[in-house]
Amino acid sequence: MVRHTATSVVTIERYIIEQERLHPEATGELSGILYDLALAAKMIAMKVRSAGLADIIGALESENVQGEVQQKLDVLSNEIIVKALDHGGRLCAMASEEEPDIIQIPDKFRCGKYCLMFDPLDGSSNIDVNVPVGTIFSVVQKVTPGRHGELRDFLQPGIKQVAAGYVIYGSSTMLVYTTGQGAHGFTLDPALGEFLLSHPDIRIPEKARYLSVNDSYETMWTDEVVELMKMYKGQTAGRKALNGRYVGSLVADFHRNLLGGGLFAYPANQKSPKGKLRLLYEANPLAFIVEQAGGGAIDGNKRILDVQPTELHQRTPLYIGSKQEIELARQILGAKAGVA
Ligand code: FDP
Repeated sequence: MVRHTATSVVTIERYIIEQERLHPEATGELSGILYDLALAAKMIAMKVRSAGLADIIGALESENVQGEVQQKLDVLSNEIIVKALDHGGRLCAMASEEEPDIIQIPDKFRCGKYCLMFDPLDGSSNIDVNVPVGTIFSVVQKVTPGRHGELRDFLQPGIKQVAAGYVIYGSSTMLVYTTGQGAHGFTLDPALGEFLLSHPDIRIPEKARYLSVNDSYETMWTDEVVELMKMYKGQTAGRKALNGRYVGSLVADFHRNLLGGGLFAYPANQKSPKGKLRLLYEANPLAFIVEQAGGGAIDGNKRILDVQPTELHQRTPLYIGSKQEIELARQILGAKAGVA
């Protein structure tokens, strides 16, 4: 594995090239998508950093397809990603959490064999209060014939992902990605303007330290979910309490748990009977990463990566993180899937 030395650094570009060399059959198209995403991430990081100064925070009048108030930075981030990726000739279509339908590649550009799904700015209700937000992405190969991407190309189970990752815009900007050979993290060096390898081959601790869940929904959970949370909180005999940490920004909660060991849960509840988080834009990519790091992700009884999507904006309950805590969730929730 390439490493930094006193006189040379490992940029994300160099790392991706090194990884690509392990696959003589690779065409470089996937690497191109990752470079373009890294560029988009730098542009979004810049906007997020200057948000307070530039007075671009605030809700637009429009609401996004999930019925949430859309922040201006969501719109900007969405546009940045679309424009960074629509002309490279590597994608046949995109789908964004912010747009109701598939985004087609304009006719003036070539189409490629990959589909990109993304949540341009996750945790956007936190932007106004200076709490970390993130971008999440997932790449699958086109399965339909023809030039343009179709709905069926996007409705593939997470196990079919060829790449996935996220960017966290926090005290520093970090990009974590996987192409199925481990999960690797890069930190943006603002002076160089480059993502530098900082966390090669991330391994999530098998045992959790943290529990991230929004307890205010407790009265809307099923009995099984309530019982499971009591166990995590050490309220049943023989179990030590996990430490509670909930930012309410999925990428931030996930990232802390990935590095420090933890369990993030967003169970179904009476208000969100299918859960709140999106299978294609949030659960699948993070599940791919956590599994590559040695952890797990389930919807209550099923492995997230095995769920067959039926809709672009499908929601799912999510339990994701350290292996031991996921096993416990699987045992306690069993066949009931934690659905209220
Ligand atoms: P947000 O609504 O701010 O965009 O997916 C959306 C998300 O944030 C996640 O980032 C976060 O984990 C979750 O929703 C928070 O939801 P609750 O406020 O219901 O806890």
